[in-house]
Amino acid sequence: MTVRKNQATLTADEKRRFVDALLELKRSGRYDAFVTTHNAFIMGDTDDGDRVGHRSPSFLPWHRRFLLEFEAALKSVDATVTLPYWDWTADRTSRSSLWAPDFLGGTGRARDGQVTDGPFARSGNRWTVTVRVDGRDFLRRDLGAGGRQLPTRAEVDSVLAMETYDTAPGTAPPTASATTWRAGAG
Ligand SMILES: [Cu+2]
Repeated sequence: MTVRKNQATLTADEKRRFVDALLELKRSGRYDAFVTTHNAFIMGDTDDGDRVGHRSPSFLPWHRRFLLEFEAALKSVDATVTLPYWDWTADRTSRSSLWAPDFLGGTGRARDGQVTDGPFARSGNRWTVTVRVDGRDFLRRDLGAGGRQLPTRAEVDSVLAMETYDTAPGTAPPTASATTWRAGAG
């Protein structure tokens, strides 16, 4: 059975195996196929038409399935790997172990956002961005950009306390629930 672990409690060996499996998916092109699929749904989910993956009540089930398929891909490389979770309500600074050089690496440098440490830094030559390139083929990050904060524990609890998940006709906008989902599903 798959046990999804908190990234904060992964051992050094678990992190290494996760990173190695991810790098292998990237090397073989399978990671980029996931990116392409995700992009297609972002661009297909329009303001006026159907919304399948994003900004609708199907956001959660769509992404759950997507992540299960991604986890299966990781497992096909290394059967011991599972997809960890990040509890950002408890562990929400850029000093989190998530952003350490032995895991995802840190935020990007000021000049161009380029991530310069960790396994996905350009210097390692193992994470060339090839889908939706804009002339920059390196991984970029700007943690905390714009001063926006991740949802707090209280905000998560208030969403989980909502009794109505969806209203007819389901994924078609605009409904009250679609408005709610817009905030969390950008
Ligand atoms: Cu998405």
